[in-house]
Amino acid sequence: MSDLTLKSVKSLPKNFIWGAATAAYQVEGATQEDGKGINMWDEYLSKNPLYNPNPASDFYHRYSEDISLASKYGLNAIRLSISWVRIFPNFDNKVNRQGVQYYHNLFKCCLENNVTPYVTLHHFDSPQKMIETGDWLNRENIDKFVEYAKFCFREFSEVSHWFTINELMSLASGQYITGAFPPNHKNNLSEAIQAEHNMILAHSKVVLAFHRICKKGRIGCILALKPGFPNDKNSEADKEATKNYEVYNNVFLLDGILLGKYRTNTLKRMQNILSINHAKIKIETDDLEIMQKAAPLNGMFGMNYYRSEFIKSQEGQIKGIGSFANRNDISKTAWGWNIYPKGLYVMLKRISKNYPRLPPILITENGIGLDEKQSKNDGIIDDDERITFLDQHLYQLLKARSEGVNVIGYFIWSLEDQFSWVNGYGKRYGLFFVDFESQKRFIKKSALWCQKLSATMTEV
Ligand code: BGP
Repeated sequence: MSDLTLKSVKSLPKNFIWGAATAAYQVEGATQEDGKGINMWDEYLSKNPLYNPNPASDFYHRYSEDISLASKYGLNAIRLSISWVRIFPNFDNKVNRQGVQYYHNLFKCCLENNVTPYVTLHHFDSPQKMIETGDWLNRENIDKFVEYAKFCFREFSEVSHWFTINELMSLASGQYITGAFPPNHKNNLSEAIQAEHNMILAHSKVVLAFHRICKKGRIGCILALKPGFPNDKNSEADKEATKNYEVYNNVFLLDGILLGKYRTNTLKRMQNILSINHAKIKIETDDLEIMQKAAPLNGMFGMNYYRSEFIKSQEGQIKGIGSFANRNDISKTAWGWNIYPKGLYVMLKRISKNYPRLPPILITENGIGLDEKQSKNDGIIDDDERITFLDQHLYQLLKARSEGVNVIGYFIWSLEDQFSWVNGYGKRYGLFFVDFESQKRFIKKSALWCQKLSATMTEV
């Protein structure tokens, strides 16, 4: 294994939340065990066998090994999600105790290992019956989500950190714009934006319920923020397209979650984008009242960051927001994602300036997908490319922090290799390599890097 000297980041702040993230459906496997119901991916993948979600990383049976690894390699937190259909298999109010017990066991294991669980209620995995009834577009499903959340708050009193919904934009876009996620509608901007607004409302209702039920703990939402930069800084058209892209991708959601309203300029730009695409959104007055009440009660804010985009005015799939330029001067992952650590800094500074009442920020996902093979030598997989990626992003995070941005933690995507929603098993993100045949775990060098940095928190 090549040398493991720390690069730009030499130490972590004291009490820093230093974790890794997972999502239930991507790691658990066991899709038909212990009374679990069917979610949108079970149904979709059974008809379109792009890859087998079973046994995934077999986390359902091997979580205790994985949590011990997290602890051993210096992590003090983990992001997990609950699979809704393990708790309510039929999308009604009948509880599946086996599913509930599984999560109690999992959370207990985390706590015994001093790895604090940060739990997401919805990570891209709506119950199949929810999809069949319109998913987030059906307001009755918002109330079902609130009931499911209330049950979790009452039942899992050992959990103190909750996230409502993961990446509203990626979900809505996958479902209604690109069509890569079930129900696979394409180019339906009305559905995408309406689903986003409805998820903001669902988040807000759950935040209010959380504060009625829980006396301690924090709750927040997770957004994937992907900053846009004008491709040509001197082009007015690129600059204008970038402003619209920002509203479409980031600001509309940030306003809804953090301010509990859409600012006039945000709404004006969004209405304009909708109208040139012949799309519509319906926002009820009552929705805004609920959002207003909930916004100040967010106890934390989760930001996922993978990449930035350079916007050229030339029209893309959605009119008015330009399209993504392919820049030769920006390096990319093997899947074509721009590697741009500075974007993390810019976005952190921007949100802390524009949203003065912003609660503490956690980077809830950041990482790089690599095509990795098992090591033939000492068993440790040399993933220097990942260490460089993480180091450079962490450097930008700490720079923003040193300038006053209240960012209190960082979760690497991901704890272990798992499948990627649309890329299957070939795109690996883990600190631990999973041999999907034998389900054996192997250490990657990045796990050792985590351990080494973690030790700097306790040094005097
Ligand atoms: C985020 C999701 C994760 C994860 C990650 C990597 O959007 O929250 O669940 O999948 O992206 O994306 P991909 O798997 O497409 O490379």
